[in-house]
Amino acid sequence: MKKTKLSFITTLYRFGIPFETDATVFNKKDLAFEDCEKIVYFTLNKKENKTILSLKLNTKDRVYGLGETLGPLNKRGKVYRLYATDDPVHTPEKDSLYGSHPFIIISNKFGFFIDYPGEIIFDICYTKFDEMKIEINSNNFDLYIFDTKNDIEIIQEYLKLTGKPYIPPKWAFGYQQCRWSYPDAKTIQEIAYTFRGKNIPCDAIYMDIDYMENYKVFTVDSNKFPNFPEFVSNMKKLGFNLVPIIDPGVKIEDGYDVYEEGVKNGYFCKDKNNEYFVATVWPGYTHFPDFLNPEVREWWGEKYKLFTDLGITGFWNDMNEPSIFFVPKTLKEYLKKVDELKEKEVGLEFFMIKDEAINLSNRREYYKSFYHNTPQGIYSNDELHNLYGYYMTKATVEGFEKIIPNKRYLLLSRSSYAGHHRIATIWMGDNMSWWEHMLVNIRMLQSLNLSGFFYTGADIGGFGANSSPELVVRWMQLGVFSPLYRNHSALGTRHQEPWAFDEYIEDILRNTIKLRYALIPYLYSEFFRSIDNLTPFISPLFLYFDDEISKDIEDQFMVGASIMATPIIQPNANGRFVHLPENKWLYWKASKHNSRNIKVYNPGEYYIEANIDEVPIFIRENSLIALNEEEINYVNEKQITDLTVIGFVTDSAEFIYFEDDGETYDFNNGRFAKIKIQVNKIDNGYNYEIEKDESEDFESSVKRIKFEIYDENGQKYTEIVEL
Ligand code: MIG
Repeated sequence: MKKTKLSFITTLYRFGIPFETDATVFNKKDLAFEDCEKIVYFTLNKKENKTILSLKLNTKDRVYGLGETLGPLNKRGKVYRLYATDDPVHTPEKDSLYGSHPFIIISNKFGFFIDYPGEIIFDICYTKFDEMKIEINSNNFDLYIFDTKNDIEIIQEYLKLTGKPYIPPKWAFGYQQCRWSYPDAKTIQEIAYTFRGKNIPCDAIYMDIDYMENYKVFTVDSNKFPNFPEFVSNMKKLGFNLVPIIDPGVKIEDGYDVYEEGVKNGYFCKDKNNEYFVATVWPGYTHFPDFLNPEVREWWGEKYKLFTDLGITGFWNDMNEPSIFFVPKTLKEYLKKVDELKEKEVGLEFFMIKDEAINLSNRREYYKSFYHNTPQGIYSNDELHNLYGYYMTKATVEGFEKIIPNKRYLLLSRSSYAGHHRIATIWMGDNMSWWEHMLVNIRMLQSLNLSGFFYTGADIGGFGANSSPELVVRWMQLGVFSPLYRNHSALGTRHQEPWAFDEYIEDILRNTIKLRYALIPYLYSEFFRSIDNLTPFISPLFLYFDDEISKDIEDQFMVGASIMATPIIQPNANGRFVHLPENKWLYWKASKHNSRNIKVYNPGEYYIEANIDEVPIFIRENSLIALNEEEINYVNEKQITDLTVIGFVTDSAEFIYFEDDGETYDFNNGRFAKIKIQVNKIDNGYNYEIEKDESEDFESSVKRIKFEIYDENGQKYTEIVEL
């Protein structure tokens, strides 16, 4: 074992000869290592092909991180197995989901990141109350220790190491409608017209697997889409972005170009006999592209041209754990067993064959049986298992750099590894329309943000199972604060578009979505500020407040620096208990984006009311939020000329409004505008200071700011300032 200091805070410990992942961005050449025997904080126990790190914790130590995992926000009390798995039933006892983000914060002590792409098992105070035990399935890996007691600094060091979070186009902050599936042009058009006809804003409609011809990736079924280019351009004219799904499994079929090119060039993963590995997914028998090979990525990345040439810039890469329904051999064995039971009276065997069918999917042995041909040598998928989704996404992004240079894209992947947040993002996979999963959504939003995924979200309304109208309303209200605001539901489940229930619910959902659109100036500005500062956009309270209660809270969170969300996640509730830390808060019970129902609260514990049609929003003392109150159908419909600034100011408050073209990276070259807005309390009212910071070739479109400032008594002061 050897170590080297990378910064004042960060030390890298290297075990053996690790596979070099893409997780970190610093220059790894010429590192000057020194040999070492011990690691700070940890006890080390090396076994054959396994390493165990353990660490004693105090009763009150809090443990955060691990990105996309189930369980509490404070990760104590559970086992987490980082081994990408397609499991659509996220019940509390499950230990694996789709991604691997082995980054941990021991609050007020230190942090660490284990850069190892195979299986890691974190037993966090589960087996023993005071011990964290980490089992790494290898003797070759990198361990980074961030030695600071400051939690924010730990996150910043992690992000300096792994890169700044990805920035989607501005339209991705709008509302997005998905379902498995809107299968054809006619259905999608109908959905689009319904949004516009019903005056419900929306920016994107997703295309799930049924748009393809027999689930063949990079095809569009011409029966379902007789004139795809015209259809796409009509959708664009209406202000809709289409977001097609892309699956990695390539159907084995003669004459199918993607298959033939892959076979001819040796682009697919092989088994130990040097034959192409066969897995069954949606299209039937498929091969998996070997994304760890740069040549394969180059080939794959350019395939997106089919869509980007038509102006499509949104995609979701699904099934890239990679998910395997079964392989031909295991299915045959299984069917043989079933066959043998044919003539028998079946009792107990029923349960065996039932479970066995489920266990045909995603077996570890499958992942051990195919290989990646990487520039660093040949590795089994099992050894690098958690990298497949990342490298599929890297293929996509490397393609985009060529085919849509300087264009921002919305790119969701289901599977991911540490560092993925730098090039794209993820959605949280197949949740259910369960009230319990709203809490899971909230916890994961925070955990993922701590791990660099600032822009992310769950399937709003829940994917599997049937939703109730109230559940969809409360989840859509929570979604107002979710960076990715996408309603999605599974095949065969109840529809959950805003109009899927009755008119009363439709009205509430219309108002809810409009509230989201009104908040976009605040959300977008704060998102950019979070990226500049490398601090989570969606943040647990403990990063902002020092009091003991805030540390225990997981169902309230900060959105940017000025809003605290306290979503209602209990059925039949007309309010909830909240903790209001440190300062006074302005409670805005928002039933509409342009109607205020305002009350001032002192710090403390309260039951606050919020009826089914009201979204609770808390504005922090001495802060401002900026809204666009003009109604729009989609983000880029009109330029924002009028801002409404709501403030709760007992002394002074500042907000920096950010504006750019919303679709390129030109902001990196100074093409953006910032408006610094400051409000100061004076003897009998307020004074307003506005400072514009524009570059020569980018001018802000804002012409007017309407202030609505509340003092400590909830007394309102208004003012209009022309720019
Ligand atoms: O095995 O494409 O997580 O969002 O709708 C299911 C169909 C495959 C899983 C994704 C889900 C998507 C679904 N996919």
